[in-house]
Amino acid sequence: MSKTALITGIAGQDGSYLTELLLENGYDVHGIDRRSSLFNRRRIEEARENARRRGQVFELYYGDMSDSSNLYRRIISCKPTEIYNFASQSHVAISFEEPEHTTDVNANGTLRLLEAARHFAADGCRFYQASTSEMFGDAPHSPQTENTPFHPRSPYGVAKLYAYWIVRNYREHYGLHACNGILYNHESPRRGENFVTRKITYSLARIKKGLQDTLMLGNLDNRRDWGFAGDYVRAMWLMLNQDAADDYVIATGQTHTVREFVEKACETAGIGIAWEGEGAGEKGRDTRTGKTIVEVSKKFFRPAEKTVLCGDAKKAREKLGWKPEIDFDGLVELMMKCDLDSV
Ligand code: NAP
Ligand code: F7E
Repeated sequence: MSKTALITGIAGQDGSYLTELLLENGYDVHGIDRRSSLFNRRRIEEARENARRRGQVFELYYGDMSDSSNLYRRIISCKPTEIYNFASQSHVAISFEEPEHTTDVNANGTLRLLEAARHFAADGCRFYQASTSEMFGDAPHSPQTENTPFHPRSPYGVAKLYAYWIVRNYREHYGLHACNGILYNHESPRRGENFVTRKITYSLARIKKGLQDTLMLGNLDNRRDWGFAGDYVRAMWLMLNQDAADDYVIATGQTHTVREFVEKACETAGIGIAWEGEGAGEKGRDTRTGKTIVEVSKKFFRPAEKTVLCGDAKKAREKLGWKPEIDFDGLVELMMKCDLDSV
């Protein structure tokens, strides 16, 4: 039987990598993308062109997670065998500015999609939910596993926790093959420019080319478990290809600070950086020109994080045979080089 995937949030970072993986594996791909005043499908343009040349099915539709009838129509028309739910207001800091919107899209949107899938998807349709390490928040220990208690600390994390539980309920109550991938931060040259990794590589490329003076950042000593998005979409696909649905932590198990990310990106770009001062007064100077290229701004500070979010992906390694291929240094180099080439 031919496999048909429906991806919400297809034009985002993960949507674009998963689209490529599924097309390479012979899937028909259908994607939901919300309307914006400017065209924003650049991450999937190449995949679309390749699919067209190979004569593969790759269809895009406008739709929004707040619009149930749209989700129903899409599922009725394309009868997916796999659904990947990526659409989300995905910025943690912005979720404090837009808590109600974030909840409607990330929590209620997931419920709307599950209901549409339950009634109208192909028999045996499988469902992937983009869950997140942000559900752990103030976790009681580190690293976290699938059994670590949740304690989200943002409207984003709380909304995603509702989605996690409603997905589990549809699995346990209706027998839907539905999985939660509890993913830690994953990045790539396609990452949005207001997440810290891409903000750093994009700004340093612009600074290097004389197009920008300084990069403003928040807490330099915050740590994240950063992996490569291309590796992480492979884990999602593996989850939906298991006989039994389950939930999995996907992570590298290693953390680095924002400061280390800046230092590695500078090294790749051939910029020498020296730190001076501390807290909000800290600055990074270009050792060659003496100019300040990094400044700390209260605007980007977040409340101190008590527990380091670091994932233990033992279950995914053992049950899915998954492991990341690109490490921290490889990831920073990839992102920095792409931005140097494209800026
Ligand atoms: P992303 O680049 O922000 O992509 C999210 C996509 O959802 C975008 O295409 C966005 O469209 C779309 N979207 C937003 N609101 C929508 C709405 N109301 N209706 C329909 N589409 C909407 O995020 P990502 O990095 O690919 O992440 C994919 C998923 O994994 C998200 O659910 C995210 O929360 C989750 N996640 C990500 C990470 C990570 O580190 N990347 C970790 C754990 C979980 P616009 O471009 O128009 O905003
Ligand atoms: O922040 C610190 C900030 O916004 C990472 C999303 O994909 O991963 C992502 O959420 C860290 C935080 O990602 C700046 O305080 C310092 O400690 O890149 P971020 P995030 O909040 O971890 C999770 C797993 C998701 O699920 C989300 O969808 O970097 N930081 N200075 C900064 N962060 C930003 N954005 N900007 C700064 O200037």
